[in-house]
Amino acid sequence: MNTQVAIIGAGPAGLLLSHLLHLRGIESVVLESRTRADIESTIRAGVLEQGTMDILNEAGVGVRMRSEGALHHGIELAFGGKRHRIDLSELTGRAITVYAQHEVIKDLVAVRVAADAQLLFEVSDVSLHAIDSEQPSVRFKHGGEPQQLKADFVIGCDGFHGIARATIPDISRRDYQRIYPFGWFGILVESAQSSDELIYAQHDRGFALVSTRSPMVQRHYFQCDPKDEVANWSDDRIWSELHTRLENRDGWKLKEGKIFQKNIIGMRSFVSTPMQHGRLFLAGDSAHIVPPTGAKGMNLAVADVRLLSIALDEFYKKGQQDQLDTYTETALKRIWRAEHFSWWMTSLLHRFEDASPFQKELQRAELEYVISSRAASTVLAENYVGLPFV
Ligand code: RFL
Ligand code: PHB
Repeated sequence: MNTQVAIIGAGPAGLLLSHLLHLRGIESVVLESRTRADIESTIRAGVLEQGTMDILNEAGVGVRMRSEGALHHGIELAFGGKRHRIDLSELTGRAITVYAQHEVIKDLVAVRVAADAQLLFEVSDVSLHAIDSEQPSVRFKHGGEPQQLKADFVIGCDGFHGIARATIPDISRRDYQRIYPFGWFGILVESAQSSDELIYAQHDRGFALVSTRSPMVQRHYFQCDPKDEVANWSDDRIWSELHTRLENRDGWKLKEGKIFQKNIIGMRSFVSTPMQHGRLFLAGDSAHIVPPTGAKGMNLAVADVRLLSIALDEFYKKGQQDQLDTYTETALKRIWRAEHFSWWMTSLLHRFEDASPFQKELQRAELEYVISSRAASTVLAENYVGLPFV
């Protein structure tokens, strides 16, 4: 099998890249280890930056997002017994949309399938070869049969646990990492919305977040021990923890409902550089991870593949590879900004077991500043809605 661009992974990065390349007349094959049903139902991100919405709209895959997603013009920060609104639109002229990642995945799979794309599910034993040469290849098994795919480029969109990053020799790679001493307990609930906007709460017992998926399905999180187990958390215990962390003196109440999914996720910041080795390029979680507090992970994946689609277009149309050569440098500017923002939001809102009384006062002073200074609110708002693309 031959193609122009071999893409490993059908997450938001891989699927969107394949679609953007198709719109520019560039052929690709996407190899995914899981089933279509699995990728279309895995619960992950919810917040799309304005720039992400623009890209999906321009690429013709924004129809359901526009009708079923919810446009949010603000978020709330809750601490010290009160809620404080950050007016994203007033401060930045931009907004965010809450639309589940697996719905974006469904929209992208549908548009690729409609274009008769080569999108192979349930592949196994994927390995990359000759990435230093002008004709790299990918070996894998599909339906039990060994296959080889030759391409001009291989793009690793295979997430944090994929194989692409590990193909770059250790000696050429530098990884930066911070693992946080807490995780998030996430639930999906059948209930009406408790709040029109997302609530990020800082509390002595730990962080909590009120988010949503649709008018009748809500998504909430609370900070927990990353080694804790879902089985330790009865529904009653979960609600009691969420009520304590979220409800304050203004009489607002979190609505309860049937909890139909529970999971615990770890939190890490991670960047691997460079994002290119020969004809292999990395995009999305395969190259970087942020803690979810800033809601940046999927948005960064989208920003990476936007750059790659432009650079590959320049290569095929003009025979120039300047933008491919500067991909790492250009992408990393946005990535490190988002890394900083995600780390800062995490530090601002979580309980750190080893925090001294001095550090706790600093955290409180920072929160007060963020809600009382227009300049500080704007810093949060412009990062949250997403900085413009360069
Ligand atoms: P993905 O989504 O992990 O997709 C990688 C795909 O590659 C496949 N794969 C392989 N395929 C073939 N061969 C192999 N050897 C393979 N190894 C792996 C996998 O099966 C998978 O289908 O990476 P991608 O495309 O880079 O997308 C990244 C995003 O998924 C991620 O950053 C976001 O989900 C992060 N995130 C959020 N991002 C936002 O922008 N806004 C949010 O509100 C937000 N909230 C979140 C989040 C992530 C969360 N979790 C669960 C970590 C909330 C949570 C709870
Ligand atoms: C979500 O709805 O899953 C969500 C929202 C905001 C975040 C992280 C996750 O910061």
